[in-house]
Amino acid sequence: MTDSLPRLTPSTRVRRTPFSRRVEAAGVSAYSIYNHMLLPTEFRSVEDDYRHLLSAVQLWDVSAQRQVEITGPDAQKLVQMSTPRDLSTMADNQCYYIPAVDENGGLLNDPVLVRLASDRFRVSLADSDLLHYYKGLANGFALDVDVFEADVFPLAVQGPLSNRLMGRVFGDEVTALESFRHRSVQLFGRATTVARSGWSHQAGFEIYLEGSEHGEALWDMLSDAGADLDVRAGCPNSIERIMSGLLSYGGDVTLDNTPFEAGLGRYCNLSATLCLGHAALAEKSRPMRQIRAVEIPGDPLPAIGERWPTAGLNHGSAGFITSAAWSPDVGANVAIGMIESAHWSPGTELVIDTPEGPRAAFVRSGFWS
Ligand code: THG
Repeated sequence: MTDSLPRLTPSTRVRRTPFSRRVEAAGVSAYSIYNHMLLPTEFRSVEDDYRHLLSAVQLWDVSAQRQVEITGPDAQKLVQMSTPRDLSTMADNQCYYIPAVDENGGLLNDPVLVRLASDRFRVSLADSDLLHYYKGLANGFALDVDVFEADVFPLAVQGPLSNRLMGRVFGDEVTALESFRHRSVQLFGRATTVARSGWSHQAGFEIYLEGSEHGEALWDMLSDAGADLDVRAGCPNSIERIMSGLLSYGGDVTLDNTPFEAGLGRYCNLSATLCLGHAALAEKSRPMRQIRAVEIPGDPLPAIGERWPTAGLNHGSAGFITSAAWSPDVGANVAIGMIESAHWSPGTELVIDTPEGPRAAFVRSGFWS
């Protein structure tokens, strides 16, 4: 069914990355488009890639996590206008996962914020054009900042053997990093940020490559150093990220959702007026629908291409499924849904309207890992 899908037309609007040639040499079999750029989604098979990610180490071309740099005296003020997460105690070696919201408290993006200095931040974007929003705020409020897309491309090193590989290449200072901390290393003569982070719950790092011209050299350096560790090209894996409960902006959550509906209430500080969406968020802090882990027993379902309507046993709408994948470890389809409050308690039975007909499912108390 899906193997006869049309090709994607090449275009200069769809940007390649500094690693694309290596990714293609490694046999990438599917791409997604993310921030107008190629994002690999599959190499051997999603299931084969998943098993390897859980047992070895992979290089992920996540250049599509585009880097918006904000510098200048008002840099922190500008970022704070966009997020309810309190940035006042953020240190120069920290990364923060931040909900970015508009004046209605709607989610604009869910980036990773990297603080390089008190007047220098990078916003590592999920899939939406937040650069334009920051430029608009900077101009509209006459802020003293520069806002631009940096010539910086993240490469993630993920999997249980990532520590050994990164230790060989960058030394103990890097492997000693705690989660969501970063430090600077010298790479190709440039100060380069390396963080302990990444879009999986496996151990891992992200290298923020400075200068697209060094992409293949960095890729080769890591491939050579990890040859005996079975290092392979990989990519964000739908099975792993659903089981870990990592949200995909534009799919699981959109501008139509608040951070509370997204399950990101822990990142919303409502005790101070921090962002433009403050008043709206204060009114919307008790959502009527929210992201839930949903398990769909039975045979593997096809890849999800549009939301699957979801009902309660009384046939009333219970929301919709936004992501799903077959997990060989669970022996069922694992899924993420936006589920209405009447149906969201653990164990609640649901009926999902899948492309293969109705399927029984249930709400779990949490994600799998
Ligand atoms: N790394 C970087 N940039 C990114 C992503 C990334 N930009 C796009 C996308 N991923 C943003 N979305 C997420 C979603 C979840 C997490 C990170 C980025 C994440 N969440 C942890 C969790 O839910 O377990 C907790 C984060 C925390 O401790 O605050 O890691 O992956 N550079």
